[in-house]
Amino acid sequence: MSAARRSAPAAAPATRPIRRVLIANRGEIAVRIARACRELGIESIAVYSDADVGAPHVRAADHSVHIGPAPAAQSYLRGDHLIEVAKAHGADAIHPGYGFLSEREWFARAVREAGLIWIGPPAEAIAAMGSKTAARTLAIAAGTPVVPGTTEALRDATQAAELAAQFGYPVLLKAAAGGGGKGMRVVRAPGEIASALESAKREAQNAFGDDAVYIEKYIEGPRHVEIQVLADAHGTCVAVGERECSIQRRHQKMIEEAPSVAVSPELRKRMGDAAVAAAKAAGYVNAGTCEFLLDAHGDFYFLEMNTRIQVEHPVTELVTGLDLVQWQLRIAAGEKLPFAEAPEPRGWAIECRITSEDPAHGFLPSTGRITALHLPSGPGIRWDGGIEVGTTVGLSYDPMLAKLIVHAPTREAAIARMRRALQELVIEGVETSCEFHLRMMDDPEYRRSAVDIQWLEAKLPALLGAAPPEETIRAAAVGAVLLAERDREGRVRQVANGGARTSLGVAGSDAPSELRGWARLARDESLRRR
Ligand code: MV4
Repeated sequence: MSAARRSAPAAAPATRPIRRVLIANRGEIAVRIARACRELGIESIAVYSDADVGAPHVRAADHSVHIGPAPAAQSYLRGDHLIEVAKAHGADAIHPGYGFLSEREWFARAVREAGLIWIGPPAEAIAAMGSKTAARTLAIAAGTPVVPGTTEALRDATQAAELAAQFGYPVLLKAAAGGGGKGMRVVRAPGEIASALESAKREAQNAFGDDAVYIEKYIEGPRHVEIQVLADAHGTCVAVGERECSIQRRHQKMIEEAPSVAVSPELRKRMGDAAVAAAKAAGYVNAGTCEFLLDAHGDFYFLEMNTRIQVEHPVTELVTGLDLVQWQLRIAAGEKLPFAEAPEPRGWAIECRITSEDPAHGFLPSTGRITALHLPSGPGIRWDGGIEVGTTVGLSYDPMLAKLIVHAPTREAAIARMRRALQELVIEGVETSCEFHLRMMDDPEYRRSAVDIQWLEAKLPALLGAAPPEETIRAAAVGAVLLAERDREGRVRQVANGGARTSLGVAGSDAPSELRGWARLARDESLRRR
């Protein structure tokens, strides 16, 4: 009716300022994004489910909107609803974080079609890299090395056996729609291939609704090294260095580092060029990561590209001085990258993922209410967290509570610093991976970085079976002292009894006498202060 009303501009909103961002995520990454927005003078809107009322990410943002019940399918995964919320509350952009909707092509497209800025790569690049066979085809065209194998789905077991004979055993069957190891089967002999193909197809169908499976030569005992890429909308694409991610369990990374001991400046350049070539072939814009396997001979192979900001991005930030989340926002607003090459990494950064999983019981998820929290601080420490005292940890979402990240001049100093930081850290109320990380920092093989992607799972029984080192027991008690000094009211008894408890059951009445001595000291000290 009114001539003054105009429909939204049809052109892609590629170069316009961002004033208000809806953060379509929760936990530590939502806090991280809110911080980046704040520093850039951009307003942020948090969204939260019933399980996240009053959560840290809600208070980290300028505004907040309730979006539904706890299950993600009824809250953080309701893309159409999130777009409605963004429009209704005056957001001009959406940041998806990682997980949830971050790599859903349809959501990236829907955000764009709603006239909002998508803080991530084009929907087309997400789609191209989402299919592992399409990603291989792109990488091959770009001259990026890939593992010997096919780019087309296997027709049947006969064809699989022919190809396996050609590449040589062992081979790996992989789901074309895959990722995260689902639908993967190692085949070591011709007699196993028919049944492996059948079960890989069945698993792929169940997990992805697509039973296409292809074949690769199986690389034994490689490292997982990934390259962080930043690409702007003006044709500049830069590799900003590698992350070493071999310390993983069941496809969940536990510890990440930058740089990697296995990457020389010369290899860094070659892997960086290979990553940039693959990204450019996909028409990539924004922050992304190319995953590679690096074998013992120093040969590397492109696996896949992650089209999102990753959990482990802080280690790259610490050794490059770049703020990757700020760059995501600036690139999405149309800014040009002011550099064509990244500097060599400065110092060493390590990240430990602090999860609510009990290492003493097979990393079983642990739930409860955070009753006490003492965060490490001092030189070279960074805490990216999404918890506080009072936070209820349930089973609706990922068990990662926070990331503890350190930076130091050398790898040795970074390990010493992480050890010190883990000793200061106290989390009460749920079991956490903290004790596991402490043991890792003392492990001789980890300290030499004599690891590959299979190392941790083989190592775990020995790592968790042995009694905790004396130093760890003392550390737990020191944590209790620090906590007692911080919290003088009401929590004294709890600190004395529980502050030194660790996930491996060091605690309580069967605690070594030295530990109980420290805990008593902590209690007496805080009583004296009252
Ligand atoms: C491989 C491989 C060995 N050879 N491909 C795991 C999930 C998916 N991203 C690809 N993965 C692998 N592909 C060939 N040809 C070993 C793995 C692999 C792995 C890769 C990276 C990090 C952890 C891993 C754990 C197990 C297997």
